[in-house]
Amino acid sequence: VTLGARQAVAAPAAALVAQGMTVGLGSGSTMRFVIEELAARACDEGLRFAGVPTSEATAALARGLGLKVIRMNHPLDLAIDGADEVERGTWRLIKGLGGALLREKIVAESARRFVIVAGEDKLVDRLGTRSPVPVEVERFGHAVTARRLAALGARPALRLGVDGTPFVSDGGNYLLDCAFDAIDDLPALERALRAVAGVLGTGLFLTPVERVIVGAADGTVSVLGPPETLSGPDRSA
Ligand code: A5P
Repeated sequence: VTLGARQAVAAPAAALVAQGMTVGLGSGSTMRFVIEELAARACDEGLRFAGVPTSEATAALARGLGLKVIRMNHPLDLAIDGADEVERGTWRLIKGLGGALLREKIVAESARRFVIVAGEDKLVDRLGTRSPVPVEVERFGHAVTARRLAALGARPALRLGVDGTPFVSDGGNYLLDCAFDAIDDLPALERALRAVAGVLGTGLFLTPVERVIVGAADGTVSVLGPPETLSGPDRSA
């Protein structure tokens, strides 16, 4: 995806943050633009808010820009995050290709409003068509956990870092990227995955999304509301 699509979402997303809010700050390259825009608003308008970062990378970025970073101790007013796949019309998500899925989900589930920013290339008709489902697992017994996930229909691959050793999440865990031939029932799959003892969290985000801010390659932006109230751009497009 072009830089334009990612950059375009920054201003409308940052505009959702009001004085004094607590805000979950997601991870990834799209969120970087949003966080930079928030820093610009802090500088230009004196906007003050407290951010809860979903990854060490986001924490370092936010702190480096002079933004206030706090711990996840209370429900949040708002969370803004990127996604790897966004299902058209349902706003169910796959997240975690950046490796921050568990903290991202804790933040998303604890926010009163959850907003997604994404380039239009992230929109899919069915989840799992392009991206595997990342599953964060306890390191102990991870090979046995992978076998149990395979028994549920997954093709799990242990994620490796650039040096060829297993990728380790900020929480100190491994990731199994689980491809599926087809996912018929997302809530049932989520329940089945979560029932495996070694599974700490999955990249299936089935919690309600308030709106999706979609950037196009030409720099235009669509703000899409929840499925039931959708009146703007055609969501079947
Ligand atoms: C991080 O774990 C992911 O869930 C990110 O939200 C996702 O990878 C989006 O990243 P980009 O904005 O870089 O595509």
